[in-house]
Amino acid sequence: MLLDGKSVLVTGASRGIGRAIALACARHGADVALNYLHDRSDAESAVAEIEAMGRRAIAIEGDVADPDSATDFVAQSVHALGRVDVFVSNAGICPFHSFLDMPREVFERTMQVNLHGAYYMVQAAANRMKEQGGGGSIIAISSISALVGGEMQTHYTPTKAGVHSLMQSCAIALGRYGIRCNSILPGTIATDINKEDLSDPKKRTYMETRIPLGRLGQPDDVAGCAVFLASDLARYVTGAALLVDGGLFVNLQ
Ligand code: NAD
Ligand code: RM4
Repeated sequence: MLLDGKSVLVTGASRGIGRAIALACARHGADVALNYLHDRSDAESAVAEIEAMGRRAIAIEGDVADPDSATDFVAQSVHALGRVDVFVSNAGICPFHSFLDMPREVFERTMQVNLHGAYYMVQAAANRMKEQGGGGSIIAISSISALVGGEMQTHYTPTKAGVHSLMQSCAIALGRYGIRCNSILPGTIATDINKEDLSDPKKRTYMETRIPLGRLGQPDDVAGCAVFLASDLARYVTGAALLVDGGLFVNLQ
């Protein structure tokens, strides 16, 4: 029970990595507020799973690309759960597309959701943490893509480098309030975001053979690391980046 009685907010928590983080935090004793976009029934099923563990949960709809959704998510979460102890900026998109003909709206939407969305959400959560006192933990879900490129991800990889950098700067800006800021860099985790890209068996097998641990990641592989960074076990960790990739990044030759 690493997060007993803590109040955890997670963006993009209806599916994939965000959902796994929300459930793992609840398993460790936290109450959870889940931001989601459109997929109400997925969000509600996550709430039901958390309530079945005896914890409180609330699902709040909002598009992270809209700056007002950030203040709204934090305000509604505080109204329901009382505090913000941990904030996980997870919501993200990756519409795979080639560079030379990248549609302007795909580029701009990816920036708005992944980078601007993370910025406004983290800012709203940090203001609340400062106001209530007692510190806090902020975690951004960056990516191995903050460190390496992707031919079909020229719009996406800069956003992931951006949120990693955001955590480094926020660690400095918020250290005086006892608020820790770290990023998690997942490798290739099997979720809806890459389902189509990995539906090509050749690509999937290639990715699996590139990973020293021999398999794609699962959302739960990332969730445990988020619980660690959220918890007091990581009380002296801030401005750090935790690569969770089965060894993919170091596997050059
Ligand atoms: P996913 O598609 O399963 O989940 C994404 C979640 O974000 C969904 O719940 C979706 O509804 C939500 N979302 C999307 N746009 C939103 C918006 N505008 N407002 C609010 N919510 C929104 O994908 P995932 O793999 O779980 O991705 C979660 C995060 O992990 C993303 O930031 C992604 O970049 C990052 N990531 C994923 C991988 C991977 O291999 N799956 C690797 C590295 C990083
Ligand atoms: C990640 C990484 C993965 C990819 C997802 C969509 O950051 O690049 O390999 O599948 O994004």
